Amino acid sequence: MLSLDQIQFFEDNGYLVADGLLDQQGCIRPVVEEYEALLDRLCRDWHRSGALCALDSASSFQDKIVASYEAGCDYFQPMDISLPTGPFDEDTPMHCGPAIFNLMTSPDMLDAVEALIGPEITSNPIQHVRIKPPQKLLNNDEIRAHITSTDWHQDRAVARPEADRTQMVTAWCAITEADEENGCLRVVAGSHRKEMQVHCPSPQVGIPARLIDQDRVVSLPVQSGGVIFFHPLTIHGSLPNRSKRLRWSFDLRFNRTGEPTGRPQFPDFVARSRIAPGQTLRDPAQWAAMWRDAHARLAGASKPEMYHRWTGDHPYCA
Ligand SMILES: O=C(O)CCC(=O)C(=O)O
Ligand SMILES: [Fe+2]
Repeated sequence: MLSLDQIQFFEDNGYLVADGLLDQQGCIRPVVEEYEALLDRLCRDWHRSGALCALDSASSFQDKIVASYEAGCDYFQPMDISLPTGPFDEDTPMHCGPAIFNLMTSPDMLDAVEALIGPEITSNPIQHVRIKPPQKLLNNDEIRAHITSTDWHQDRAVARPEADRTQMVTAWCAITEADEENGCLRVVAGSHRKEMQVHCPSPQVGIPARLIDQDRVVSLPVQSGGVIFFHPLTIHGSLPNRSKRLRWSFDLRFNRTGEPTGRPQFPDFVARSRIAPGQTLRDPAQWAAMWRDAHARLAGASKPEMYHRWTGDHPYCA
């Protein structure tokens, strides 16, 4: 549970670091094991198809991630906890395993979210894994914010406008530790009090540097199991991974039940409710089935709807 001081800090600054919120044994360990098994399966398939050389049985998770990346095998999409926002086909994979459902619905997580947005909590489908290898191993043209550093942005800017008034919170969960060397999150303290800033659509959806108040930038190092909560208008981004270690996080989002999620094509679910506890989803298999339905419905759509509103016309984007 968050203390009143923590809640006040969130309201004043637009973010909060909750150290040690997630239990190592009950929450983090199962996620790591689920992902180790997933990566082993992926590597076996890539090896069988000739895309990847055989890996030593002593290879670590990080070794396998790096070897896959260097061989041009995309580890990101099969490990992500969402479908892409762009076009995709029948074979496009994603991950919705029980350890992830357990993380999203853990009582420690939901108690904290309840303290910030109230007890009627929907799990929002804008959610991603970020497994970031050392920057020097990445291709020079790597621009994906799930793999390299993330440009300054507000999360409200990457949802559809219908969610502009939705009470939402991002929960950024550290699986490995994150620090300034391996690319921790940074926020502009107090920026949640400003309105939506101009974003430019490429190379990442991001706020032009001239609009960032550098004096208010705060780095947020956190240990494994820590969670950083922030407001949808809080300006944030992340540093490049200049270390030799992997930097691994999940970003989850929660909103008040009944309000638009900003990605209506993807499944949300009631994670906690006081007024209708019977509507709470408790079965990870049902959650996975909802994503499978969305996949079947959306695969092959030639023109998915834009997930953001930024055209690049603003002079700051020139
Ligand atoms: O971890 C990162 O690099 C960025 C995370 C982010 O933008 C988010 O959680 O909304
Ligand atoms: Fe973000």
